[in-house]
Amino acid sequence: MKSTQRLFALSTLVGIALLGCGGPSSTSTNEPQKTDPGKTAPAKETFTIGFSQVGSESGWRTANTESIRSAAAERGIDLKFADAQQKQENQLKAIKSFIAQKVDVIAFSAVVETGWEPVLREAQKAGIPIICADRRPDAPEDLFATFIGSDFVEEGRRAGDWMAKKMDGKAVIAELTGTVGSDPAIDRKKGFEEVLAKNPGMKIVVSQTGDFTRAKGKEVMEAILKGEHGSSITAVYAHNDDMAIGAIQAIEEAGKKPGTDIIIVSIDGVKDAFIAMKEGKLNCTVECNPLLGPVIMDTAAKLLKGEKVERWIKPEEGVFDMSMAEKELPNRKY
Ligand code: GYE
Repeated sequence: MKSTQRLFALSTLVGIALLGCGGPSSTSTNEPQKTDPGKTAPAKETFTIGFSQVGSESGWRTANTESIRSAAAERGIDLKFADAQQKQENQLKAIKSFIAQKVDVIAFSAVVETGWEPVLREAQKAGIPIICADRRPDAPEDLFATFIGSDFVEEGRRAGDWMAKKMDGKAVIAELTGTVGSDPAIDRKKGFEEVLAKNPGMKIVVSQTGDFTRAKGKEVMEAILKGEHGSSITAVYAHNDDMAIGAIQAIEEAGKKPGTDIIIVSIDGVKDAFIAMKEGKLNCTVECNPLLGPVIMDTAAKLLKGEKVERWIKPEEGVFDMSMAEKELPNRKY
C-alpha cells in the first residue's frame, strides 16, 4: 500500500480534524459560540519555523504563501521562508539549511511525491518535527508528524461528477495535468478517472501537463486545438484554475467559445476562476483551500508543547459552478 493510502486509513481511524474556510472550526461542541473566533488574536509564540514553499506558480500558491506569512507574523513566530521555484533540489537544500540552523519545526509542501526519505531522516535525527503542508510526500509516515492539506482524489471525483452530470455522461476530454509527479496531479487524475470508469461515454483523448501555470496551460491548449483531436474536444478538465484560464485564452484565440463550445472544469476556486465563471467562460471550479497558515502555525505550537495532533488535517471544501459565481464572488477570500 502506498504510504499516502496508509495515512488515509490511519487518519480515518483517529478521526479527521476539520478546517473551515479561513481557519480552524470547532466541530464537536454543543456550547453556543460566545466569541467570534476571527476576532480573537492568536496566542504569541517564540519559536522558529522553516517553511520550504513549492514556488509561485499559481493564484492558489500566492494565497497560500500570504496565509503562511501572515499567520506567522500575527503569532510573533520567526518564519524562515524559502521559495523553491518548483525545483526539488532547491527544497532539499532549504530543508538541509533549516536543519543546520536548528529551527524548532520544519514545514514543507513537496513539489513532487518521491525522493524525500533521506532528508526527512536527517531532520528526525536532529529531533526537528516535520509538518507536511498542502502536498504530501510518499514517505514512511513515522518521518513526519502530520499532513495538513486537501483530499485531491476527492477533488478529482468532484470535478468528474460535475462534468458527467452537466454533459450527460458524454464528453471528449482534453486534460491539463499539474506538475508531473506531484501529489495533486497524481490524485486529481485518479479521482477523475474513477468517474470516467463509470461513464463509458466520457473519454480523455489527450492529456498533457501545464505545470499548474497559466502560461503553460495556454501553450498546451493551443497545441491541443491544432492537433489531431482539436476539432472533436467538447470538454477540458484542468487540474487548477490558472491552467483553465490559460486554456480559455487559447480557445478564444482559436475562435471558439469557452464555457459553451467547450465545457471547462477546474480546481482551486481562486477569485479569477469566479470572474471567469461570471463571464460565462469557465463552467465549474472545485474548491481547494489554500488558507492553511493559521493551522500550520497552531499545529507547530502544539507539537512543540508535546500535544497530540491528527495525522491528517483537512480543510472543508465546496464545488461552485457558473450559476453561483456572481453571488459567491464577493465572499471569496483568495
Ligand atoms: O491546486 C495549484 C498549485 O498543491 C494544491 O498547487 C496545490 C496546487 C494547486 O499550484 O494551483
